[in-house]
Amino acid sequence: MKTPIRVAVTGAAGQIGYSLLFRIASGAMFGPDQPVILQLIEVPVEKAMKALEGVSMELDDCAFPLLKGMVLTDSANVGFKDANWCLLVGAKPRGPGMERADLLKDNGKIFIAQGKVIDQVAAENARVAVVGNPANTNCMIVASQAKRLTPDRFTAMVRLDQNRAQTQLAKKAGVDLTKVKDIFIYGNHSPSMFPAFAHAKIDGRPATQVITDQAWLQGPFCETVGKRGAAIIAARGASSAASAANALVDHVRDLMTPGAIHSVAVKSNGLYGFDPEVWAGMPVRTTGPGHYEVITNYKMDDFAKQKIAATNKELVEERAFVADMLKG
Ligand code: NAX
Repeated sequence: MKTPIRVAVTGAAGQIGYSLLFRIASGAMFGPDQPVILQLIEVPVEKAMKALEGVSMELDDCAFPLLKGMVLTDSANVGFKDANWCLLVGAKPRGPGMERADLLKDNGKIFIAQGKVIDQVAAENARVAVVGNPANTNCMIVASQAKRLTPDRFTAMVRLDQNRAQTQLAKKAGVDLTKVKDIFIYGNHSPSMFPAFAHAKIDGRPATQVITDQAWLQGPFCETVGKRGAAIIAARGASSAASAANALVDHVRDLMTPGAIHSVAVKSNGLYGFDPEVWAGMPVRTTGPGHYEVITNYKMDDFAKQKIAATNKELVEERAFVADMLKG
């Protein structure tokens, strides 16, 4: 029997948590022979902790053979202790009339505190994946607090956007979605993101040869992917949850699977023209469990360069909003 992986999850009693935890415990994230211990972190509010207790009761009731233990806590020190993976799902939602800058600052405080604790108490091989919005900038903030863990350990999720883009291309081309490959997301997890359709392949051919409607690719396709989150809210009356949880399963599983090629928001280090200090979506190849390299050989045409410049500008602005916090 393998040693259990300790998986810390913040926002564990939230919508995404409710779809996520059962998938992790079933083996979907780390494989069918990898036991897990779930370390579930919520805010110190009675309602949230009570809801978390209910979720843990349901997890018990699933009798998952791989689930070897659960920790329920409102303390980051307890929750992140010895964690091999820290999944940062919890975040403060944007309230009515709240400015983007306020949201960034409020979440900044949370992620600065969590970053400090993770660096101190998580496992030596700890990896961090950020889902809570604004995910890229929150990830940058958490990483800014690390003295022990290197920046490559911190990733933010753009996989939901990749999965959305893959399905949209398949529908337009009238093919099964497994025929669509190499569609990667560049930049911010926000409507400014860029799904780089020119590099995608459909049934082994360039997507632009299969879908010759360039206006659709540059317009409705990019917009549909970028604004899909808002469309789900309009239709469902609540934000994406099961699909976000599923994307996080894909994100982590592919980061643990050597050879996997997928979109991840990582410290850009200036690649693809991004500001070196921002976390931007880009294609990566997993080189070993938890290790990856950015795939750097994609050439960008003028349209792609303009889209990347726009999403980079937004990331730089977000960084400027929280710059004071990073210094501390
Ligand atoms: P919910 O509001 O249902 O749940 C969030 C949970 O986090 C709540 O239970 C809350 O008590 C908890 N929480 C807040 N601050 C916390 C803290 N400091 N420590 C521990 N727990 C904390 O939101 P949900 O729908 O689950 O979404 C969670 C986050 O994911 C949001 O920020 C959301 O915007 C973001 N999303 C990110 C996506 C992505 O692709 N990167 C897509 C889906 C989603 O919109």
